[in-house]
Amino acid sequence: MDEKYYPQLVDRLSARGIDVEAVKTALKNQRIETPSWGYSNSGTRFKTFNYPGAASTIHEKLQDAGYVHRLTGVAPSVALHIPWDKTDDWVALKQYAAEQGVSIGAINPNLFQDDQYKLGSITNASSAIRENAIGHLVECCEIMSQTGSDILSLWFADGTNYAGQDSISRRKQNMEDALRETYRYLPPNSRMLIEYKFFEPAFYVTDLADWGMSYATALKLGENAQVLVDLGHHAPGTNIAHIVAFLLDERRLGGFHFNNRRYADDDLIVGSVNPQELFEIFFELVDAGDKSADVAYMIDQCFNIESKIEGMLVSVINCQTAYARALIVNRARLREKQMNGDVMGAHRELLDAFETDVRPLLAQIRLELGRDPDPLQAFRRDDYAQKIAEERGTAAAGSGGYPTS
Ligand code: PSV
Ligand code: MN
Repeated sequence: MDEKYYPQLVDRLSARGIDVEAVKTALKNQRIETPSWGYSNSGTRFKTFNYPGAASTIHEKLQDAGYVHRLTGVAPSVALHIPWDKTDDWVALKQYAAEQGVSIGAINPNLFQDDQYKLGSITNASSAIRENAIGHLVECCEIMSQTGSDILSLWFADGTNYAGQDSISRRKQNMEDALRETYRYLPPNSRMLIEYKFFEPAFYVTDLADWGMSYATALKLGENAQVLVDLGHHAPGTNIAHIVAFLLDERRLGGFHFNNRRYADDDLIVGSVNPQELFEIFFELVDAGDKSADVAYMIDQCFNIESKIEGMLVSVINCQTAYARALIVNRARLREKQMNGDVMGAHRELLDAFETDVRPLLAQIRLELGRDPDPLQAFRRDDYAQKIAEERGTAAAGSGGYPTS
């Protein structure tokens, strides 16, 4: 239905001085990476619900990711979590992914589910445990080489719960030493992205608590170390667009983990809680021009009560919507108003774009990409959900919030 209103929208945008063809090209080239773990059963610490047809093997996760890409046309890569997605033959897995129409994206080491890491992984007081953790990071660099991945995506659950529990500065130095060692193993032309989180699972100190700590660490390592911004990892009220603009200007914004938070690290669908925040972030990305060229756009979400594929489709669509709105800001006029100190005039320029219904534009680019104009309706019409439910059944999920496979 949306495509019907496309000519009217083109007229409105053209009258506002927007080059609609350039906007369409940018939208067609948008890329959003989906996470393997978003296709499998997940939950909270209270309960993991088993969803009919939810993927439990990496092959099933890649099938689902391939399907999401077939419907959207903009999600051609999949992030893996190791060891959840571990296999004996990475070359065969890469080939299998290609057969599903996707490639292997970021490799995420897991240093938070092993008993030995109770008091930390690469920051642990024990050098033997630190070495085991570094061994896993190096193993992940090798997996990158075999799968063609160019991103090592790092998040550490390391931290302390009580004042005095451990030396904060010694932990910081251990972290730097371990990352310096890991950096040497990065495959050529690849990057290490360093994620931060201000709380959870540690509550007194998280060893990398905010973007400043990730940034300072990245600066020490080299230009292939950059910061990863997970939208769910900030204190309430934090202006994430500001962080994004600052890191972009420093050329140290490596990528995103998209999701939305209301109370904590809720992992809700990106754009479902605060679409204006997502728009402001995309505006900074567009405004940064070349400086945002290498930014990796990755979803980091688990769908606990909704259909995993629908959740993923809505997430991708919300990212498209925010990007489309950011692209239709008249930046020349905005700059003029900024230079004239026209506070409300400049603000209105942004709001005009944010308040525009871009659905006809997105429907049109999907048609031009040979896709259905409405991926969600296409999914609901299709028998894919029924097929995977029949073929895969309902896989038993483990307890706890994270996938067990
Ligand atoms: C931690 O909360 C995190 O954001 C990290 O990126 C992990 O890899 C991911 O969630 C696991 O779902
Ligand atoms: Mn994350």
